[in-house]
Amino acid sequence: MTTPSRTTVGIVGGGPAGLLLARLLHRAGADCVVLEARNRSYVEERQRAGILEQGTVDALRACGAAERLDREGLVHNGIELRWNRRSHRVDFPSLTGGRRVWVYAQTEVVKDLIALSTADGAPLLFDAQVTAVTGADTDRPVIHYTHEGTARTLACDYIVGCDGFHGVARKAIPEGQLHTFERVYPYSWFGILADVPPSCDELIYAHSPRGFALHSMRSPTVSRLYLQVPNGTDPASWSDQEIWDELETRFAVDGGWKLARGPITQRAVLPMRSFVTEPMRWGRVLLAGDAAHIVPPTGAKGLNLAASDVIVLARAFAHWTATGTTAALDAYSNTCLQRVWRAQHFSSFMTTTLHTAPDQSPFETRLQLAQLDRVAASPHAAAELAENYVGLPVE
Ligand code: RFL
Ligand code: PHB
Repeated sequence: MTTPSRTTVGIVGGGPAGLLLARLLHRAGADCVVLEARNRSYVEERQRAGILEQGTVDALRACGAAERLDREGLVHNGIELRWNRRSHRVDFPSLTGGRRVWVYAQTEVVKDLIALSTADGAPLLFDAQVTAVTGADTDRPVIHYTHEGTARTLACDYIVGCDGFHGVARKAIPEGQLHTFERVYPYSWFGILADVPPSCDELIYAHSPRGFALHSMRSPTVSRLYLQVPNGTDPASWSDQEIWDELETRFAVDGGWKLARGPITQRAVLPMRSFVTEPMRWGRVLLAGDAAHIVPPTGAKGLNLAASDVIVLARAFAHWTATGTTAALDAYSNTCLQRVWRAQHFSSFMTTTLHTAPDQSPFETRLQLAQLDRVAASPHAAAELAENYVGLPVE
């Protein structure tokens, strides 16, 4: 592929945020280029999120990227909560006016968007490591990057940083103007993929005296499970048998329920943090997705927040193209931050209600159990959880 030196919207990062933004802009006739540091197979295989909100699915459908999702995605109408050896199902459609979620892995969303981009989409360069973004406060900001060993530049009207938490685009915002908010959690998730049919039809979020556990899935034959573990845990230090035994103990309920075991094909330990950057725009540089905010995965919000950012952004660019005014681009940061803080609150609520902190007192444990009892007893409390889980409509 020839390397362009000029574009309207330069996109740093080809994860879900960058790829979906490029697809939305390309469909609207806007000129854009995506620069991705890694190679294609690395980006396509990176194990991450599994849950898509209705708004994310609607956006993928609207830009022609949901053909396989509609065939292979699993529609989920609820989740199960477990605590004190009992369980309670939260039914989404009846509590949210018909909304639901889809189980369809982030890896598959990324593969679908890359395939579309390669077939007829905006230019997407792999192995293109962005080293700096300059000129945010000028009319012609520039992306500096290295591609196949050669240093290059891409001059843009606007630059969107979709380069994740460790990216470089955020550095384009002057230090004195950037405000960050952060919480690091005193536990991590030990995630496994296993070649075994899921032992449940819907996801199970379990509070237990030994810590949190989550049963998710990738397909009718592949299970995805997580265990709360201490920070710094070495994933190689657990045998397969220890992992399955611990999962079984944490999911245990009265009345009997069997966890099916199978070969573990992948394992990784993931630290958890909440993080927000304000503002999400400085001059002609805008941030989207994990570049601007991180949530702990307990609420399944990260990928969906990345999607809602770029949906808002694509509309703002369309408004700019149609009218020549920057009002919607100017409002981008405030519009997104409202949703971001709502999702931060929910993700933090789910995390702190379901996990057991290393120094947690019996009093705090009783508060967690009282909260879970409340969700089971009150349709209002259950609706609050369900509305947040399925995602609020994108403005
Ligand atoms: P990404 O996916 O990190 O993509 C950023 C891309 O930018 C590239 N990059 C650069 N490219 C060029 N030059 C540079 N200097 C660059 N620096 C970085 C990177 O290579 C990469 O390709 O961010 P994006 O697009 O904002 O997407 C965010 C999501 O990936 C993330 O929020 C979710 O995975 C979070 N998450 C979940 N979200 C959900 O909505 N539902 C879930 O069920 C869910 N489960 C999860 C999760 C995240 C997890 N982990 C691993 C933290 C489960 C887990 C275990
Ligand atoms: C996943 O399937 O990876 C998953 C599902 C729900 C979450 C987090 C991760 O809350």
